[in-house]
Amino acid sequence: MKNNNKYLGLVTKKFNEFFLVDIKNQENSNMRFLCKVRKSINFKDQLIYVGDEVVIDNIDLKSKRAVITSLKKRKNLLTRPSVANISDIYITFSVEEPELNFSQVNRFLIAAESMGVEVSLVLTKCDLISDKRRSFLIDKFGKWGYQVITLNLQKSDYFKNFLAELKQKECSIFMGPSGVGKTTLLNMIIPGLQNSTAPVSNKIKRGKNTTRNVELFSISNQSYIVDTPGFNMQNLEVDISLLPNLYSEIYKQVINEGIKCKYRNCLHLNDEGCNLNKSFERYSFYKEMIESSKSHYYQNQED
Ligand SMILES: Nc1nc2c(ncn2[C@@H]2O[C@H](COP(=O)(O)OP(=O)(O)OP(=O)(O)O)[C@@H](O)[C@H]2O)c(=O)[nH]1
Ligand SMILES: [Mg+2]
Ligand SMILES: [Zn+2]
Repeated sequence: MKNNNKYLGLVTKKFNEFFLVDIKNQENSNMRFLCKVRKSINFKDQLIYVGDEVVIDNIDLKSKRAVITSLKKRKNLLTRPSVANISDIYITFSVEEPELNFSQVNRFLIAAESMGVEVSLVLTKCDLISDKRRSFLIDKFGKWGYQVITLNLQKSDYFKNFLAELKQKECSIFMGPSGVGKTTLLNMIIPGLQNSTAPVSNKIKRGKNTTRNVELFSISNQSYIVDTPGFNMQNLEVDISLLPNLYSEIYKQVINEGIKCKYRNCLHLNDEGCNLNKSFERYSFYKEMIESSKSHYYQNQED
């Protein structure tokens, strides 16, 4: 029962040379096909990633197989993990277990900002801290330029607002270290999903890298969400000259207040004629980031 019509589909999972591709049927529910790329097709060495839109052909409704015949132009590509066409990044950290590391939060936020999409910060496991500590964190990240979403498994009202927000977005992704509760959240968002989660290790309070693959899930007709494997971010590979634009405390001074430094490409370190007000909390992280990217940059030049 082959059908030679072409359909536009969305890659939801990838393993070896296989792809799971969803297409919408007339009732607007998803039909899922196991696909390979047509042999004669060469995508000019472009790989296909989760989140990509592809055209599928040779559809076999019985065996749920089809072949991918072309790849649509993508809006963006996140590199770690590789996911295409993201609209919103939710940087996800737990307030405890594993313990909140502000420098890691900052690295994740800045890496996400460099993608040029909407970035939000989610704090999980707020049942493990006092209201006072929670307010402190909301205030702190507010100064960083983020209105944080604080969640905990016990309070479903916080969660309901968050879910309503996700349903307004096209394709959101949860990113953060292992064990912070990304998959737990996804299981709450999609009742019946029951993807594997695991308690953080008792001794070192670290996650166990439970999720191994990037996978995209449909949460409503127009909305998708991506669960990713947790990791810690070491080197940040962002062009130094872009860094000032990724910190709201800096670009607000430049854009809203119109501050001007002597040199147009001022990195706001000890540069002569720098007029940036540096009395904001993340300045030390910013400085560190510029300095480590500089040494990274020169190291690569020497190689
Ligand atoms: N106390 C508390 N524990 C939570 C909460 N959310 C998640 N957890 C627990 O945190 C542990 C880790 O959750 P996972 O969902 O597996 O974490 P993950 O971020 O998906 O981890 P990786 O897949 O390894 O990246 C599980 O034991 C969850 O039950 C919460 O709000 N409060
Ligand atoms: Mg997980
Ligand atoms: Zn400056």
